[in-house]
Amino acid sequence: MAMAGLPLAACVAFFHLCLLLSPSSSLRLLPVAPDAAGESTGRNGSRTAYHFQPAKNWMNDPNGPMYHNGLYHFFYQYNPDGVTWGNGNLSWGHSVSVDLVNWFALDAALQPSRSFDANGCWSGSATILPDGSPVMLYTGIDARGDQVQNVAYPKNASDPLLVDWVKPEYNPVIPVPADIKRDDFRDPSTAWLGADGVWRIAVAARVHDVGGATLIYRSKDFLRWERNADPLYLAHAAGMVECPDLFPVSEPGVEVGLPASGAGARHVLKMSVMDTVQDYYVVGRYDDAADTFVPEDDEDCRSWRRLDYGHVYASKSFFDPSKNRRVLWGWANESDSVSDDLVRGWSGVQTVPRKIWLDEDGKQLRQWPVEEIETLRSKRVNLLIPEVNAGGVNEIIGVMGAQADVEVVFEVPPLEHADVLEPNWLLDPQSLCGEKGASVPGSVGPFGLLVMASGDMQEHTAVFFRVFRQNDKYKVLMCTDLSRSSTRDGVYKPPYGAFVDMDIEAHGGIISLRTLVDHSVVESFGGGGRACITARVYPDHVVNGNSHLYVFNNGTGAVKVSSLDAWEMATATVNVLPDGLIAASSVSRAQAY
Ligand code: DQQ
Repeated sequence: MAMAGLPLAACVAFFHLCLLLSPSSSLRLLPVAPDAAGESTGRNGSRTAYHFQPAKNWMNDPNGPMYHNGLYHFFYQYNPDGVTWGNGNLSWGHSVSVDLVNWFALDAALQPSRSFDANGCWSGSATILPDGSPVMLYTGIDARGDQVQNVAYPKNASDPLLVDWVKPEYNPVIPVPADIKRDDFRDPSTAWLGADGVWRIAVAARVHDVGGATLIYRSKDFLRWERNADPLYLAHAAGMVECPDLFPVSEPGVEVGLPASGAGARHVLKMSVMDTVQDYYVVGRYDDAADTFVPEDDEDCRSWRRLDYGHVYASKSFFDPSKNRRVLWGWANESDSVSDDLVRGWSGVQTVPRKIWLDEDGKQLRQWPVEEIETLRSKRVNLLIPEVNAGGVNEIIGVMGAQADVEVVFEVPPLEHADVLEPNWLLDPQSLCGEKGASVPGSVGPFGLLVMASGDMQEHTAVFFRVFRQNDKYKVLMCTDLSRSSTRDGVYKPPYGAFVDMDIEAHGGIISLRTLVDHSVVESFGGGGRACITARVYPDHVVNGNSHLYVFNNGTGAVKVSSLDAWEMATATVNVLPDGLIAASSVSRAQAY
């Protein structure tokens, strides 16, 4: 066919066609059978338009994201047989993309098939070897039910799609150690090279009721692994931890990422804590000779910062050499009921891919949707609302409210009038957001956005700030209040909250909010990405009506709106093509048409 020899630029434009025609590819298009997909391809309900999700079934953790030979690969925990977690048959779903926005589904990369993963292929990570080829490390649940660490290699590393993965006979490469319980040992990280030329990985474990640990294993060949005597980090206060990540960051304020070795650089240690189902991180110093990590903050991981103060877990990042950046995803689970999942035919989405870097303060990460997301921005509304008075609500008219990207910059009223912060409020911003919701007036705030709002306002999700005074300083609270997000029963509708770690006075009283609205996702970035809150919402009104967007202020002082831009977002191709077809791989090219 004429397009088989297309240059790369044209392939980018006609990406799915190129995939169809690539000699090594085996992609075909399958019509979605109504019984198999049901509402899953519909755009009216809660299915997202530009967040990553498979065409159907259950998805949880992001696994092994990487950039290889011009393509992004994204793998994920997937149950090919249903909409629940699927203990026993968890596989690695696999999709590829040229732009981190449009994704094309391939066959599952790893499925339970051997004694060392007979009961499930659980989470793991990709490492790009010095010759440019990738290797996967993943947790297998073996025939006895033990958690073991396995490797897998592409059958043909020059296949751009990396369709086939080989699990060597010698697996597992790391059996469960004698001092760890068989079901407390999992989630190998991306490997990094020490100055001694030896690879290291982190593996999560619970050490004999001492606490959650990040164990370090070393290897020269990815086959023989030796455990360091001391864990990299031991969380006495936490139970089991999951999905650890250790990665270097550039100097404060520098937005470029560093590849996995990054010797001498500041590092971030990230852990998912099972007790709280939350992802925490801390900046610290990693010494690659001693394999030690010293957090620059509190020792107790539960008081570390959170990557997302909403409904996100098991996040994973990778270094993207094509743009010198580190990119992070996190799993945003459904928060209605399993019976709703069954009706939808799917469960689980990922956050948008986020670029992450170290803030100028050297302590916190900043996160921002990757720039490619902006290619979906279509209709733009640029509102000139000089200010929103006390009790004011202004509608943002002209964009589809259920599929939007809103960026607004506020200038707060004089800070000396701010309400006084009670010290114990600092410990629990989430409760404070519940106590002081969007309808509770204050001095400086609440002000922000009302999204996914029904015409009668019976349903709406409020994303807002409130500024408090503490001695001579000011604290910015950011909330996403779901209490009115849906009139449906059986939906989890908590308040989410975080303090935005910024000196608002030094910023001239300016604070920004960016909110991505995508049907059932409200993903917000406060203070230039210093605090992120992702929420899942299930408003009833979207099935038959439009969603509205508003900017509001319920504080007594008028809030200036320095700028307000809203874009309607186009629907990306995310494993479901716009014409109602799903992309799936086939066993042979002969079947392509
Ligand atoms: N999910 C995986 C585990 C991981 C957990 C299993 C975190 O490997 O510890 O689906 O959500």
